[in-house]
Amino acid sequence: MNSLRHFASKVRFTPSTSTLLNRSFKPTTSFNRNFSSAVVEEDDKYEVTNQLEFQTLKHYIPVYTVMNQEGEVNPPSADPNFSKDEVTKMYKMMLTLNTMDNILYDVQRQGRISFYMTSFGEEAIHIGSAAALDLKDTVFAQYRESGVLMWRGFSIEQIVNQCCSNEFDLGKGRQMPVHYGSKEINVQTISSPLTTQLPQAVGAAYAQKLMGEKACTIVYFGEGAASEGDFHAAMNFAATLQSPTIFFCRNNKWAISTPSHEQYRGDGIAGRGPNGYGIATIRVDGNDIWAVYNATKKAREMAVEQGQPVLIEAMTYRVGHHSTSDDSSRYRTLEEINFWKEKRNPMHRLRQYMLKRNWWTEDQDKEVVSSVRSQVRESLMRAEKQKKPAISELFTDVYDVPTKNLLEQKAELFEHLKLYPDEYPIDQYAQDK
Ligand SMILES: Cc1ncc(C[n+]2csc(CCOP(=O)(O)OP(=O)(O)O)c2C)c(N)n1
Repeated sequence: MNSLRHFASKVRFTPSTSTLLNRSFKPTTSFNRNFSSAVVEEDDKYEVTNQLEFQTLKHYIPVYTVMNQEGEVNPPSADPNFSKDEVTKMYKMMLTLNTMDNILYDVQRQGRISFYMTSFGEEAIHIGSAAALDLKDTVFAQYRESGVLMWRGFSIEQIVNQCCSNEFDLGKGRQMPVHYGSKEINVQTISSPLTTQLPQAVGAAYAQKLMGEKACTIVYFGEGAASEGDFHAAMNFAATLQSPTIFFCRNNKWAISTPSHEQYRGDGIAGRGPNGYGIATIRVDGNDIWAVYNATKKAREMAVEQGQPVLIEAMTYRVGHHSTSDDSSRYRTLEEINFWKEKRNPMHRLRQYMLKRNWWTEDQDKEVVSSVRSQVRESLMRAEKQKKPAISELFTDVYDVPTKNLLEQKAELFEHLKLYPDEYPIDQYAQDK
């Protein structure tokens, strides 16, 4: 809540050190420069002082927000002014994600899929940021960003096939549910070990820059993931190489059962950007879709036009449990959850915006929910009837040309299956290629 106290309404990135260095700095103290050490004289970006003082945190980066819970935008110029159709598409996508999550969560509870993660409360982050990007921009996600994929065209059918690990799962059944990936929509496959996606994204963005592409790479991660060493390595590489990477942190206040105040002692994740790494940074209200959109759009422009990394910290709240393996009632109160669900709901905010313009009615909510429910249920019925990926797929995709020992293992496996056909449910797998 403290962090939401500071509001700003102009998209202003806290300048990176490199921007600051371009300005000439003059010492502000009256200290005689002749007394300064050789190290300081050579490095004239530093002021000198004769005050023995350890610096402490004095300034918190404000939260950029432009739309309140009633759907009012202030200042009006901060409204991106999308058409009725465009806003309707955004809102429907948020509602679709929310409805689908509700069903798939229950489906896991029924034992029909092995695992699931919901995005409740973070819908504005997904749609607001995804809408500001181009399909040419590469996405590296953590796992709680299904809406970003959906915005790019990943269908409910594809989501359900992945969760069921059937033969139509693009990941060929090799990953846990929600670890999506698709070449077609330029989203790299999600991997479970936290933060590995950050250095990878910096490399991908740098490659885009070297190849002269008018594109960037966005990488999503949680504030918990930002405690990994890979976060720091990635930020420093991006800064020193000037890799056009958008670091998008979803600070949803919880990393499973660890609250964010146990995760860091400084000014959150945003505080690390400008002084820590020389990366231009903004902190936004993650439950305000227009704030998220404006910030990401500006960040993209800075990354693509100026070829530099940018950091966005979106303040939000993880309304659901961490995953189906978690019970958050063990470590947080229902009151806290309900506050965010009811008083800070990102979908409610956009709905109010639409109701004010007579672009939406409460009845339409019911229609969307009912239609999405049928789509998910039908997709699930189809997906469950499909075969599992072909057994031979176990041996593909690591090497361009399979190695000798892999071919031997494959031959051995098929010989074994032939010898014991009744011991394995071979008919449940797709035909071998
Ligand atoms: C390297 C590594 N350590 C621990 C885990 C276990 N783990 C999975 S998710 C998670 C919490 C991550 O929290 P955060 O980054 O804040 O994202 P959120 O789940 O809140 O969206 C942890 C500790 C992991 N997957 N990888």
